[in-house]
Amino acid sequence: MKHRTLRLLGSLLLVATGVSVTGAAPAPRPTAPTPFDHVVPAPAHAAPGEHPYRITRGTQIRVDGSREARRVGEYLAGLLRPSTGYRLPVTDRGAGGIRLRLHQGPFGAEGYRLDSGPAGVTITAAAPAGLFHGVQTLRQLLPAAVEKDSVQPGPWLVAGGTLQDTPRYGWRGAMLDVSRHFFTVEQVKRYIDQLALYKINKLHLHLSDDQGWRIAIDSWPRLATYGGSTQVGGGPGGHYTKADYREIVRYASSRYLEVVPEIDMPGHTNAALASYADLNCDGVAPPLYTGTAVGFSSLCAGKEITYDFVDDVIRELAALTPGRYLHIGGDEAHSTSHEDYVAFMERVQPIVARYGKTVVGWHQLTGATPAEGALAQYWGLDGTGAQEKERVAAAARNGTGIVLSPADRVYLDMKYTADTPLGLSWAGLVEVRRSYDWDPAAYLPGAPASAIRGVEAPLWSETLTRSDEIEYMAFPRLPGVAELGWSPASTHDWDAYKVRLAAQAGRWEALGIDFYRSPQVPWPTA
Ligand code: TNX
Repeated sequence: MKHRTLRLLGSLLLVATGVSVTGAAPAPRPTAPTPFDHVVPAPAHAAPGEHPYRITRGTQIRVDGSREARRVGEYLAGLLRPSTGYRLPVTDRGAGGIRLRLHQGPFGAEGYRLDSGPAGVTITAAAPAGLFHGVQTLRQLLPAAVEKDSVQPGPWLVAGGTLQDTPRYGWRGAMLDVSRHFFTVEQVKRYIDQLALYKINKLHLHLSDDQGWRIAIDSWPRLATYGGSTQVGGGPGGHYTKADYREIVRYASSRYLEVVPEIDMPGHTNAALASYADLNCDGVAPPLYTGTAVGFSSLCAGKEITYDFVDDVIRELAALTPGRYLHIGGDEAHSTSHEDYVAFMERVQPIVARYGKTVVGWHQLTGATPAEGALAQYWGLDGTGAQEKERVAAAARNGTGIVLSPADRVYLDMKYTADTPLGLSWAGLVEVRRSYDWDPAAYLPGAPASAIRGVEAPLWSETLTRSDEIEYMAFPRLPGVAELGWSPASTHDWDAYKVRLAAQAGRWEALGIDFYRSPQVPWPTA
């Protein structure tokens, strides 16, 4: 009942504020604060109060003594200063204002509480990630114009009340394929910022494939210099130096995302095979590849040098990666016999463990024996055969964790409609409702709910070269996947969600994020 009133109030306020997304006429300034039920992902509990807080010229951002809280405070100040034009000093003194407080409580590793009223806004969390996610909520409670990089008129009201919020799943991922087309560090950072706004906490980087090897490995230098020298369509490609990669990891961690690097093996390895003839069973290096076929390449499972290679690559990559996970691919190994595939995975998984990391693999890994503690990333379709689904479910019953990336739901490279100018359609057309409207807990028959670790939205880049193209495919589907990962199942409701989603449009415009104006979503009009 409360929820419905809140929702109705939200819609009325949206109409009243007359948010313009056409850019035609200047919108009237919002006079009422953004209601709690416009936040994406939907918060777990929302109790609206009577009176808002107003950010003014005199507002301070108050942090406790910890370095992490200060860091989140500086991040918040960096978001708010350009558009408000206020100084917003970050300080550990005074009273009122915006307070970020680390304090033991029932928040978990990523949750927070946000209390807002005329005297101030307080975000409380047990860990810095919770403060950061609370800041993303605060950001969404402010008018879209707060995202602009020039001074805007305000007023800067934050609705009054209390939100208590913890995520449903610990794995809320996004994958970017930097192999089929290479993306620069700056482009990856831009995507990271967009992911952070929706509380995504894993950035899975698909660093190698047939068309390009994108990470410098000192012991096998030709992987990057030669194997990374082209891409789909034959462009110049590129690769990350170790310093580049460290910078991505650092930036991601400043937004509380953990980088999960992937080296796809034993298939999807033409770039490596082209760089070192010895890695091929016949000792002959194939040419570099710039097409988009899959399933034609394989490391040589029977050669000892293959495992020296894998050991070196994993050792160097693990040393660069502070996160817990290392993704070893394992999909579409159509040129590897089943026997070789199983033997390869038997040898490679312990190497990952030896360098202190946990194995993640595409769900074909369940066709071998997943290592203890491994995660399998499921990328089948609604229509995938019962036998294949059961194999994954059986692994889940055996302790393998599952990350759900059903291709006909959350593959961000699938076209929305037949007319979408970018993307592929092998898994079908995926409109916004389809990508949102499913339940991760119920998705895989026979898999225990406790095995489902979360969701991830992969973005394959066969057809994508620019940031605006990444954005057009990710928005507006990505926020829906983020909500599936974060929000309690009880909040799941397409009719409410689509209104919440529509309310994000002004923010995307202010941020310069290109997006698909799906006819399924009631976008605001001038
Ligand atoms: C399947 S999904 C692939 C990728 C392609 C993608 C295109 C998966 C694990 N493999 O190699 O890029 O489809 O949508």
